[in-house]
Amino acid sequence: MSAASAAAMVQGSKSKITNAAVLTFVEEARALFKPEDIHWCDGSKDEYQSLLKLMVDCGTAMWLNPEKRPNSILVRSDPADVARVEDRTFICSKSKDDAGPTNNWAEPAEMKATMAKLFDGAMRGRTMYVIPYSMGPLGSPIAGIGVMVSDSPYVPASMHIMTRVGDAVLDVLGDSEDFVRGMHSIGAPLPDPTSTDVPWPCNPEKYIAHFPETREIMSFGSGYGGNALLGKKCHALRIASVQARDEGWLAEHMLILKLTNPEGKSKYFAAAFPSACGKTNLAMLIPTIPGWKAETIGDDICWMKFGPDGRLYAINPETGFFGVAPGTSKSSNLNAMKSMEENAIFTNVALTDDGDIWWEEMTKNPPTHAIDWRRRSWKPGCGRTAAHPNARFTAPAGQCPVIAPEWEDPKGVPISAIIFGGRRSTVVPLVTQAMSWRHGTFLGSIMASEKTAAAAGKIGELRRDPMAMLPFCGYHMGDYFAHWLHMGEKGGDKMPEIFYVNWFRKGAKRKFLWPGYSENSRVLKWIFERCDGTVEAEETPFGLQPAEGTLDLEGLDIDSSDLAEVLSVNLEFLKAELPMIRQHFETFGDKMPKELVEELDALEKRLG
Ligand code: OXD
Ligand code: MN
Repeated sequence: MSAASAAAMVQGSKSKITNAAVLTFVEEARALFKPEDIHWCDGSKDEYQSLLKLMVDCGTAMWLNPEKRPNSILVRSDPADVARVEDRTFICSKSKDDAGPTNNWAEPAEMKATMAKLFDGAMRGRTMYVIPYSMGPLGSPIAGIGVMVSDSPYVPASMHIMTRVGDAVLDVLGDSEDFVRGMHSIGAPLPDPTSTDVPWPCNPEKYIAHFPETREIMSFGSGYGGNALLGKKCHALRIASVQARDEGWLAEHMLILKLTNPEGKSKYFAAAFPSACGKTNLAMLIPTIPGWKAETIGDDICWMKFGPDGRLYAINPETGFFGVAPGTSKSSNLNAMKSMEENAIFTNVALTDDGDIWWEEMTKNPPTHAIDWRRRSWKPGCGRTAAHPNARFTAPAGQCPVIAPEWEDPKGVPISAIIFGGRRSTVVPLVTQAMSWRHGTFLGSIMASEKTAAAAGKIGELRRDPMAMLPFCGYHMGDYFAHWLHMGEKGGDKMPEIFYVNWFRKGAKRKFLWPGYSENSRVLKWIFERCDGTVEAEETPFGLQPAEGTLDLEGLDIDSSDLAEVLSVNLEFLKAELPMIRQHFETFGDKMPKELVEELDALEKRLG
């Protein structure tokens, strides 16, 4: 179809849209999905409000008590649609080898044929929302644009919080064809628009398919989080990681934090942790050391490109937080709690009798009664959790009290340090500095995390999650490691320093050795000062560690033997882990860069 006739089919009131590629894409989607009508998202506040109202009118959402939680809604999903579905997530590169051993692969033409069948008529009786969005500040040289369609109002409403949406994005796109195309359907057509609907329509069959070569995403069956808000994990990590490889930059699963010392000097750090290791908490931490200030740039995703001075500059491609609610409280993350005081969307949390929200550990004492996320009456001690463990808050980043003023600077912020971490009850010390970019890449490549329930010291229960990208790297991880090494060669001595941290080390009594949370600012201070070269480090077989007296412990009540233990590498356990690391590397076959195998050999040698 010509662009002119595509325009006639899909434009409706949007007669000013002239981008032929966008119009052709939307017409293709219309012809396939056969929606009742089309809504082009303009990104306005009025639009956001009408989406919330629509969800309330349809029974998908309810207003929370406006005196407790102004302009906020509670959404309860289908119990079968509560999280990202990694086993239904596919990387459909032309060659299976490009997807690598850590991704599900499907041949692109076959997957497109499967999706075409599922998509055919999937939006009957529903509205198709067209959502132009920008990952990153509008017009930033680091940002990227996407256009997605969806038949769930929860998607454009959430995208309003999580990304920049609407007309302004199309203005920046102009006539360019350079945008990621996303098609999303919950897969629950209605006989006609007036048919009765369920509160959270979805489909038991789910597919989250990525086509990295053609920069396309097709998602079917789920309306939840990363399965449906295609800008987040699908675009900003899986597709963007491939773009980043092709174009020489980095798209990473990292928070971005600004740290300022008492003299007013600031540095920016990016940090990668697997899911459920407290990334959002670290991104918003309140330092305990006098005079030091931490501010947030982002809590989940970081895109970094070389700036004119040869340094890596980072943006947060998002504009909101989609955080795990359970465990978040005024004591674990006061700034997150403040970010969601109004204008927030809550999903699968509990409803209190006074019309507010609650989840496990949100308050010291639970409410005496609530409605759980499955709409059942709930009382403490009833044997069920009130919120789903993956319940979420969606809140505008601009509402975070410690958002850095430059968080939307189109040129990004220069990164001084990259921090890797995981949940390790044994072996890994509190903080280690890599000896070089190559050694740091090695440390990132062997990153691992334990489930909280895992018995201390049971190394068999570790999940290797290199750079916290295991579920999010859109190509072969061996090639991804090689890309990291190339970036290091390109950036030379302007590259950030790399550190490896572990807040979760446990002692003999299975008790955490380090208090964590705000006290982690002590480690951040050491990292800051290492970047400046103002404190000494000691060489160990694992890397560089704080020399005696360089970690600021003033005012911290910590047992000296706990401190000694948390700061030390357990060499014997580390040695015992080497065969597992070698096995991990072997899974990447001949794509495993020899430089990282050499790093492993060198570590083995140092361990003697
Ligand atoms: C997330 C995740 O939702 O990493 O951010 O799982
Ligand atoms: Mn994440």
